[in-house]
Amino acid sequence: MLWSLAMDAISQITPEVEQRVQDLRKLLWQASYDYYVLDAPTIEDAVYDQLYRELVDLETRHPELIAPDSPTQRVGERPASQFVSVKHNIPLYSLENAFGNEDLAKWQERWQRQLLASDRPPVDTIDYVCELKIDGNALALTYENGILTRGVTRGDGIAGEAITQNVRAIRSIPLRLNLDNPPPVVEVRGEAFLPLASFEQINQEREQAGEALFANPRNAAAGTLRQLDSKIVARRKLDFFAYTLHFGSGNLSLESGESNPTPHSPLPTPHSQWHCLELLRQMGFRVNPERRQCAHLQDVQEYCDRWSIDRTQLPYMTDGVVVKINSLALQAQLGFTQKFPRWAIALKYPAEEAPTIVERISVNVGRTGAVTPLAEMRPVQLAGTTVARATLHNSDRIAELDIRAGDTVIVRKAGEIIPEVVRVLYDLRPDGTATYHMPTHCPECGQRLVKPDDEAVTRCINASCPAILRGALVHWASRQALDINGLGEKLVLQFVETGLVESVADLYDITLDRLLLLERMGKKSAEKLVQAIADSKQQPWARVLYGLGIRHVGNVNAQILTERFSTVESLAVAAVETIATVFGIGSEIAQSVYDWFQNPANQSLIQRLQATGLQFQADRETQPTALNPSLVGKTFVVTGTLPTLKRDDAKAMIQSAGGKVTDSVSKKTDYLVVGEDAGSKLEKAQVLGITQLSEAELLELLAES
Ligand code: 1X8
Repeated sequence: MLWSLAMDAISQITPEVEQRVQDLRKLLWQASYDYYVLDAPTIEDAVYDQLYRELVDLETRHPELIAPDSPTQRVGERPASQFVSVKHNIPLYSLENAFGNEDLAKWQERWQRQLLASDRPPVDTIDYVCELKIDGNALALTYENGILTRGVTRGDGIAGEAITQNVRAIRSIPLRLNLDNPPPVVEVRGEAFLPLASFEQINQEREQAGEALFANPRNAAAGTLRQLDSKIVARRKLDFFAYTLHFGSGNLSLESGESNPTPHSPLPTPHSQWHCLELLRQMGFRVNPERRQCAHLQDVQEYCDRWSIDRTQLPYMTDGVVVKINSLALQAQLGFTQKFPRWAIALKYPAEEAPTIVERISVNVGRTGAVTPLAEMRPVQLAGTTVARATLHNSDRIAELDIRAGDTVIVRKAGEIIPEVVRVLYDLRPDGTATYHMPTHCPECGQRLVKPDDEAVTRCINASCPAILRGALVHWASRQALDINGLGEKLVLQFVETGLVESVADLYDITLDRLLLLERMGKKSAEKLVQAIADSKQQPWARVLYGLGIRHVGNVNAQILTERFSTVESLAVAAVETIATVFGIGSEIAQSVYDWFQNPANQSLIQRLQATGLQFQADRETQPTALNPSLVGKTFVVTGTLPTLKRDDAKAMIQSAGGKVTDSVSKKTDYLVVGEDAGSKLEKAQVLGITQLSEAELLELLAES
C-alpha cells in the first residue's frame, strides 16, 4: 500500500509519495467542488475525512511537498495580527440604483441615446443578463498561474484589505483554477455571503454565549471576513458567488474582444457576460443559478418582478437584481461615469429594515390566550408595505430590548414574517421614558394574567375572554379548518361585540333574520354566509378536530389522531398513554389533547356541536390506510416546494402510511423528501449523508406495500 509506504519513509520523498500527494489533492479538490459548488456530493464525508487525514499526514512528514493550493491549506495555523490595505488593480465600482421598472426604462433610453450619438453604432444584438444582487460583501480574488494568491475586500472601491487567509477558508472558492493552462493573472470578483441558516446558527450560538447578535447576514459576513483567526471563518460556513472575470490587470470589458489576452491559454475569449459566467463555472466557481439572459427590457422587468416575491424562498439574502448589457464590446463602448458603469444597473427592492419611533406598547390576546406585546409605531414603508405595528414576542424579549414608548427602533419585515423590532437606538432615547411592564390583567376581560416561571408566554386563562373567543372563531372558520367562506376577522368582531355569538356552537344557531339585523350586512352576503355555515357540517372529522384549536393539534396531528380515533367518543375517553402510542404523537401533544377533553366546558361544547350535525366520526373512505412496512419506523423530513403535492399533504400521506415526520434534520432522519428551493435542511442532510427522495420517489415508496 502506498499509504504504509509513506508511513515508513520518514523524510525521503519517493516518486510514489509525490504521486500519492498529487492524487489525494486532485481527489479532494474534486470532492470539495462537487460538494460546495455543485451541491452534489460524490463521496461520503467519512471517506473525505480519511483521505484528508492521509494528505495531512504525508505533508507533515514531507513539509517540502506542501503547496499553497493544497486542500489542507484552507485554514491558516497562525491568526493574522492585522490586515494590509491593498490598492485594487481595477476599481470596484458601485452600481447605479433603480427603484422600479420606470427607472429601468429610463436607464435603457439613456444608454441607447449615448450609443446613437457615438461614431460607432452598436453591431451586436442588444440583450441583457439579469443576476440576483447578493446582499453580502464583494471580494476581488487574484489567481496567479491558476493559484489563489490574494483575496481583497471591496473597501472604498479603490483600496481594500487583503484577507487572503480568510478567503481560503471559504469552501466554495477554489484554491486553484480548474484550467490545464491557466493565464498568468486572473481576477475574479464576486460576493461572499452567509447563508441564512448559518446566520441563524451563529446568532443562536452568540445568544447562548451572551454575545451581541449580528443584525443581519451581511454584517455577520463582514464581521467574519475580518476575523483575524481564519479557523473561526472556516467554522462559519461563508459561501461565494462569482460574477466577474478579468484577465491580467485590464478589464475584459474594456477590451475589444477581438484579441485574446492570453494566447497560450486554452480559454476562449469571452465575448459576453453570459459567457464569462459560464467560464467562471468551468473554472470551479459557484455561479448563481438564477441568472437569466433577456432579449427585451420587458423580460428583465418580469425577472425583477418574479424575484421581488420569490426571493423570500432563497436560502440567502438578495436585495435586488443586477442588470447588465450582455455584450462586452458594448460594455466597453459605453464605459463608466465617475462612479458607475453605464452598462449596468441595480434594481433595488424596497428596504426591509427601517428606523421609526415607538408611540406606545400594547398587547394582543390570541386564541390560545397568549398575550403578545406589540410596538405601535409611527407608520413606515417597509418592503413595499406600510408597517405601524411590530411584534415584541414576549416579556423576556421586552426585558432584553428594554424597549420603551418614545424609543427610536429599527423594524424589519422579511418575506412573510410579521414585522419585528430588531433593535433599539438607545442613543436617541428621549428623557423621561419609563421601563415597560407587561400588564397584570387581561386588557380584554380584566381577569388576572398568568405566566408560568418556565414559560416565556403570559396568558389569559379566562375561557370566556372575548379575545380568545374571537380567535377561536377565526380559527374555526379558517381555510384548513371548517373553511367557512365570508367569516373573517371583521365579522367575528361584530358577532362577539353584539353578543350574537358566545361560543363556536352559536354559529350554527344563527338565522338569516338575525344576521340582517347587523350593521352593514346585505341580504346576499347574509344568505351566502348562512349557506357556508350549513355547508361546513359536511367537513370531515379531521378538520373538525383541527378547528377545535387544541394546543399542539395542527392539521397534520389532527389527521393522524382521527385515523387512530375514528370517533370523538373514542378520543374523548382515551388515556394519555393510549393517545401517546399513536405513531407521530408525542407525550406533550397527548397530554394537551387529554387535558382538553377533561375540561367540562369543552365536553359540553362537543355535545352542542354534535347536535348541529357536524362530523365527529371518520367516513368509511378515510378509514386508516394500511401501514406500509417500508415507512413504518422511519423518520422523514419534507423540505422545499414539491412539484405537485402540498408539503402538508405529503406529510399526511407519510404519516398515514406509518412513517414519522419531523421538522428538523438530525442523525435520526431516515429520508429527506426534497422539492425545489430546498435550503439549509438539504445542506444538513447532505452533510449527514441522509437519503434524499424526490416527490416521485416518495410516491413510489408509498405505492409499495
Ligand atoms: C455587486 C453585486 C453584483 C452582482 C451580485 N451581487 C452584488 N452584490 C452580480 O453582478 N451578479 S455586481 C456588483 C457591483 O458591481 N457593485
